[in-house]
Amino acid sequence: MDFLKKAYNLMPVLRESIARPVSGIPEGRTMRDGDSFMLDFGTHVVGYITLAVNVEKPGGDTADSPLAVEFKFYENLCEDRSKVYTGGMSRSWFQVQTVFADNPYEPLELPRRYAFRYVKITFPANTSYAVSYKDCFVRTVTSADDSKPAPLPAGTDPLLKEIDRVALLTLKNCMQTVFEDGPKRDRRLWLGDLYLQAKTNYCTFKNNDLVLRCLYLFAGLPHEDGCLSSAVFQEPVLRGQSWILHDYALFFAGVLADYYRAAGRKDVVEELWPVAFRQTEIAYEGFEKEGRRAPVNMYFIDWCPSLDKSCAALGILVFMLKEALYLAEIAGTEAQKETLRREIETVSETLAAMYDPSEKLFCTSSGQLSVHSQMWAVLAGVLDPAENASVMSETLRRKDLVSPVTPYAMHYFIEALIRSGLKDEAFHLIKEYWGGMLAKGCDCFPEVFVPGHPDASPYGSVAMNSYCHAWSCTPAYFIRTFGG
Ligand code: RAM
Repeated sequence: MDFLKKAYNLMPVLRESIARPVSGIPEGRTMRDGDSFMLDFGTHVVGYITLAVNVEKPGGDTADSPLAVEFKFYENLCEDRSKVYTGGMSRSWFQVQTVFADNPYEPLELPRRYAFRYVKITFPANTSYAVSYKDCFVRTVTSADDSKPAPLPAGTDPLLKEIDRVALLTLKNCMQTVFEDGPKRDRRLWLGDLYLQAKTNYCTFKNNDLVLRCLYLFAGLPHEDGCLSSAVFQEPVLRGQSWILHDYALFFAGVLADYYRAAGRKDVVEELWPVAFRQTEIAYEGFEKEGRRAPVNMYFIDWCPSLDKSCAALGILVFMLKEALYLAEIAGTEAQKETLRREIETVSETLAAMYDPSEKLFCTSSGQLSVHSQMWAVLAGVLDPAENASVMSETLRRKDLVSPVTPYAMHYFIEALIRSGLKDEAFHLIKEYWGGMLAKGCDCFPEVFVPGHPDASPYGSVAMNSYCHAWSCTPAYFIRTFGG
């Protein structure tokens, strides 16, 4: 059976529930001709909205024209800035819809799925009749089972508890027929995002089949040379994205290794091992072709415009070659293991040579010092444990390093701290960074967060940013795996 067929057979059933607004209901108000109101659902929801109104026609006549209703959805109220958006990403991602109801007496369910906390509803037309609020609700959808996450142990730090709660909601609202990056935009399965979502899933919602479905989707939609796409579109047709990222393709080995650790399915490793191994071949070829350097334009790492990725990219390459070797021990040939060992040694040597003893840090080829270089070099494990701990302590001490702008990159910073024995510092940082998002009133964790820079956006406007982005859900993984 081919991979896409297997993915299709693992299509999850979506669980539904009903959510109603908690405030903003315009009790008793009659509205038309530009009148509007804003409902607040109290938290982030993903699903299909229904609105019902009473028709108020003087003299008891029935409505004599369609009812126009304009809906504007907001995950975050800053999305109102969409009016002046000039960035390159399509404006059609903004969540607005105007509907013309021929029968205003019927409840109106919008066919599109929306992700939001607030909805502004306007009646723009000069109808001869007015309307008043009758009901509004959202049929929410997710493939996550709320009963699965275990309660945190009594005595867990209250801030960590709150961070965990919001992390779970973030992941849940992104768990649909695949692990979506964000339910507002791009609603797409990305390999780099999947790696972190799957890790968190195993210790929360435990939907192992959804991870497996996503692995099959990637495996079933490779480029001609076997390289995996960085993302998969389900709509308008199922296809792989053309953009190739070596780090994302390499993470296939990471996702598969974690899947094996969680689900213990040797048959899946045997089946998907050739796909994982091919990604290491392609990434290693890229390294050789570039004169034993990383082809940095082929690596994502973070949405950090000034970042020199030369060191971090090598760190990811070593880290994933090691994950591939772990898989090779289960399903690979002797020759493949040998190749991987040799590659790990070669790339590790190149990376270790980037350590600058005078700075006590890794330094890129252009002389840049970044958190990204340190965390990935440490995760690659090219120094001994004491040196790794010293690199991470120095990283924490220095305030002049280029720093992560996404919770995605921040995840690896935390992981590198924990792996080098600095668990208290890691949890302090979780509380500071993710706690900082809570202090800003986040209902879910966003795609981008830079303390002190509320306007940070890779897209030219915060209106385009996603405010429920699953790559930011990993505190739940840290809290549940390493305690508080
Ligand atoms: C953003 C997406 C996704 C990420 C890519 C590289 O556009 O939201 O989460 O993986 O960047």
